[in-house]
Amino acid sequence: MEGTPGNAETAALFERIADLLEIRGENVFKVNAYRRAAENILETGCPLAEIRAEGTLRQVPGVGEAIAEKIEELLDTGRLGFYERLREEVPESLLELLEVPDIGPKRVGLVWKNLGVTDLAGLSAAAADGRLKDLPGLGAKSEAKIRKGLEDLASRKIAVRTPLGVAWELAAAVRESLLGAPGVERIEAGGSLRRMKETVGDLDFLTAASDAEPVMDRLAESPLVAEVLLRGSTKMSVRFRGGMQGDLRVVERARWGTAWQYFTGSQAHNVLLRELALKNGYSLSEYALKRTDGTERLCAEEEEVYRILGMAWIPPELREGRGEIEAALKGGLPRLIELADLKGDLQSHTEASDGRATLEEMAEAARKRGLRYLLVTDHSQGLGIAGGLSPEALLRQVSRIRELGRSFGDGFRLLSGSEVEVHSDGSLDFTDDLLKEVDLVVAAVHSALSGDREKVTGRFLSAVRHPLVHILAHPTGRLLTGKGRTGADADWDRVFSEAAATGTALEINASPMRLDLTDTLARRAMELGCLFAISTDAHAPEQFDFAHFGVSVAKRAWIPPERVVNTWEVDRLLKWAREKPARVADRVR
Ligand code: DGT
Ligand code: CA
Ligand code: CA
Ligand code: ZN
Repeated sequence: MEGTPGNAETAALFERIADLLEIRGENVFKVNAYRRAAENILETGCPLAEIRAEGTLRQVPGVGEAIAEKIEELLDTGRLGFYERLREEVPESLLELLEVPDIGPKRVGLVWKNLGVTDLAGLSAAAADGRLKDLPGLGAKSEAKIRKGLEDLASRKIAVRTPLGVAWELAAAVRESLLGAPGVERIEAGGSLRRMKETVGDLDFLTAASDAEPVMDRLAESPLVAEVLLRGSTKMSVRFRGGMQGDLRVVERARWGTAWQYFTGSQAHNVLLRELALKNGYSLSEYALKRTDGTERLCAEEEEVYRILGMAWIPPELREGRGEIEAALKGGLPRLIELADLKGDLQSHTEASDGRATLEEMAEAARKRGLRYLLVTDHSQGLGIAGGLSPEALLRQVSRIRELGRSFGDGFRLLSGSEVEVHSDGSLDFTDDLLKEVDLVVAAVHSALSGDREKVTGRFLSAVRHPLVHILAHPTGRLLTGKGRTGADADWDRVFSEAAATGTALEINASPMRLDLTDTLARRAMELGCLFAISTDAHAPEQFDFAHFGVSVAKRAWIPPERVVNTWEVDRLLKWAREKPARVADRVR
């Protein structure tokens, strides 16, 4: 299976194909078929190889015969002939143009066919010469906007970055394929991926090996790699098939510690650490800690680097130059949450709304993963597109949950819940009487997130203050995939303060499409005293595996386990939920 693309990578490839087809001028149905397939492949938690083995590939929504055949080719050969032919016809460098604001595939096609532009440099030249304004559908105003967009892009105000979930899958596949190369002792990713940043610029691999050539050969020949950009004696840069770039460094095992520390970054963290080293009479580099007399102190492990500089090892998620070095020097690093601290999951969906599996399958999957409880939160009626439950359907589900729950015994509790819509006036989609029937209520704003700031803030405040709402789902509503969606603009300090005062938990949605709250907002909420719920929002059994992404966001926000309500035992959790009305009453008084 070496080199076989995962779901995220396949989805990214189909997005790329859709863009190339649209640039070529292909009809909208064909283009959208690829986009829809990409979206559904991403939503499917189950690896495509497994779906295919079960013989149900053609049952995945959006996957018709033509696309199924392409997936099979990818799975069998790691390549796709259709894509390779398409790339010969439509220069791939045109995809760079899509990063420019105000430019979509249609306009890219226009400048390519009419002006022969094939890359950013060509577009810049055409914009500078005033050749864009005469094209059909453009004009002086559009040209000026595009010129401004190009400037922003050049000054890197807009960076081309890949969502962590996509980069993660690619990195795992690359690591796997390099591990077996002769002489490789160790291989790990560093950079922003290791720090679990929500988006990743490029991948950074570090290898300890007796000989650099075999591992570099292996990477050069990998079906995951589209092009070798640069190759030296211990360094290499490549472009992967999905468009991401990656660096590989080969070092001696004895220097692994300083090298891995250096390539993990962040740059801000490294600068501060180097200053500290200087104060201690060392110059710190990727190769060693060097004393002023020129002698080297080699560090085979990262722990030694930090220990010599007088502190404990700092978890990569904290290495952003946001006070972690001072904290470590004082012995005051926070006790961070770990995946094993999570005792339950507080957002999940079944086929009753938009999930892919039955209640039984979801419960069994959660139990098998060692969770002690699962909250089932199908959507409420107002979210029509997600097959929201009617009040009657919710009541039926509650009694099914009670019945099924009994079969699990004491080790696992199945809890009833709802992901209830918050209407634009701040009211909830279900009556209080109905919501009293479930164990916990998760409130979600799914629509009109981009509205007026005051109004949006008011909506969140109403949800948080509601006596029966326990958790605010994916608060900002941002999406990281495809063209993405920026999160709601609200007065978050006010929302967080109210959440803290009413003991309402803020969700850290672990789905790699969301990672919402973001790390920085979660840290602010942490400072304001909030509680959190780290939830996978699983729509299929495999998606319970997303939990670690949410844990990483919490780590990056310096959140300790006791602040996360799903680290609590179920009895404490339910007591906290039952006391919400009293907390709200106290707040109002
Ligand atoms: P990215 O790729 O933009 O998501 O972010 P990083 O953090 O992975 O950055 P990258 O790939 O440019 O470099 C990997 C690490 O190497 C970076 O986090 C720190 C280290 N590094 C690279 N260039 C410099 C530099 O000029 N100064 C210092 N102090 N460290 C650097
Ligand atoms: Ca990087
Ligand atoms: Ca890099
Ligand atoms: Zn939702």
